[in-house]
Amino acid sequence: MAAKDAVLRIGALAGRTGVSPELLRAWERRYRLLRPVRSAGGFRLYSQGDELRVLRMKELIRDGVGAAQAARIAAGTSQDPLPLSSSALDAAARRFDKALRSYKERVIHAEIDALIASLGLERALEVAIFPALSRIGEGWARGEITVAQEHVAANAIRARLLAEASGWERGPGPRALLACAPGERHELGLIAFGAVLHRRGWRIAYLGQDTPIEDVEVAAQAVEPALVVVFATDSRLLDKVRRKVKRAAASLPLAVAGPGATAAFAHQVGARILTDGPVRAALEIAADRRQPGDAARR
Ligand code: B12
Repeated sequence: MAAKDAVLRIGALAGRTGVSPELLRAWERRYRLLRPVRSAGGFRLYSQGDELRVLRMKELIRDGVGAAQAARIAAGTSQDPLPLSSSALDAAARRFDKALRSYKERVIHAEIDALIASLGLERALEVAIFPALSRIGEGWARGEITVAQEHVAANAIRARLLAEASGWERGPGPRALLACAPGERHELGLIAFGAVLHRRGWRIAYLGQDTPIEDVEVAAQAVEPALVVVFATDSRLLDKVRRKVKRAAASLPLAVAGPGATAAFAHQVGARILTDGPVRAALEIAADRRQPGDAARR
C-alpha cells in the first residue's frame, strides 16, 4: 500500500478493529503483520491493508488457528493453504454470503482474501466463490437480492479475478484466446478459466463480453492461439452465429463452453465442447500440455 494511503494512527486502528494498541504492536513486532509508514511528525501511520490483515488475523484466531500461522495467512505469505473442515467451510460460506450482500467491495475483498488464503485460488473458486454466486443468482431470481447487490458482488469478484490473472498475457507457454459469444455478458467463469490456465503456464488473450465471432477470427490471426474458447450461457446466442462459429472452427482450434454450448451444437460446427466447470476444464487442458497445439482437438 502506498504511503499516501496510510492515514490511521494506532489508536484509530485499534478502534476500527477492536484489537488493543498493545496487541497490535505485538503483532507488528513479532509477525510483521503491519507495515506502517512514518508521518512527518514521526508517528506510525497504518493503511487499509493493515486494517484488513488485522481483521483477518482476528478472525482466524477466533476460528482456532494458532497466532503464527494466522499471521502468515493474514499477511498473504502462507505457502500452505489451510484445509478447512466442513463446519469451517459452512461458516466461511455464511460470512461470504453476508459480505456479498453488504454493498461493500472492501468487505467482499477481505472475505475473498480469507477464502483464497485458506483454500488456494482454485478450491476457493470451486467450493466457495462460484456456489455463492449461484446463491446470489437464486436470491435475485426470487426477488430477495437487489440488482445492485448482485452488481456489487459480481464486480468485486471480477476485479479480484482480474487481479489474480494479472500479467496473464505474458510468458513462454501456449496461448488461449477467450471470448464471450455475441450478446453474452456473463464472463466470470471465462476469466477464472484464463486465470487458472495462466497459473499452469499458458498465455491468455482475453476479448471479454459480447464479442463478434468475426473479431475473434481477426484476433486469432494476431495471437495464433493453441486454443480459442467461445462461452455462452444461452444456447440461442450461439444458434444466432452458428454459421460464423462453423467457419471459425474450420481454421481455428475452437472450443465452445457454458450452459449454452450443447454437444449437438459443437458437433454441427466441428468444435470441441468443454463440459466441466472453468477450473476443472482449465486443469484438464493444462494437463494436455505435452501437445498444446492439440488442445482443442477432440
Ligand atoms: C453475475 C451474474 C450476472 C452479471 C454478469 C457480470 C459479469 N461481468 O460476468 C450480469 C449483471 C451482467 C448478469 C446479467 C444477466 N443475467 Co446473470 N447472473 C449472474 C450470476 C449471479 C453469476 C454468474 C457467474 O458468473 N457465475 C460463476 C460461474 C462460474 O458459475 P455458473 O454461472 O454456474 O457457470 C457454470 C457453467 O456455466 C460453467 N462455466 C461458466 N463459465 C465457464 C467458462 C468456461 C471456459 C467453462 C469451461 C465453463 C464455464 O461452469 C459453471 C459450473 O461449474 C448468475 C447466477 C449463477 N447461477 O451463477 C446469474 C444468471 C446466470 N443470470 C441470469 C440472467 C437471467 C441474466 C440476465 C438475462 C438478467 C437480465 N434480465 O438482464 C442478464 C443477461 C446478460 C447477458 N446478455 O448475458 C440467469 C440465467 C438463466 C439462464 N439459464 O439463462 C442466472 C442463472 C440467474 C438466475 N438464477 O436466474 N448476470
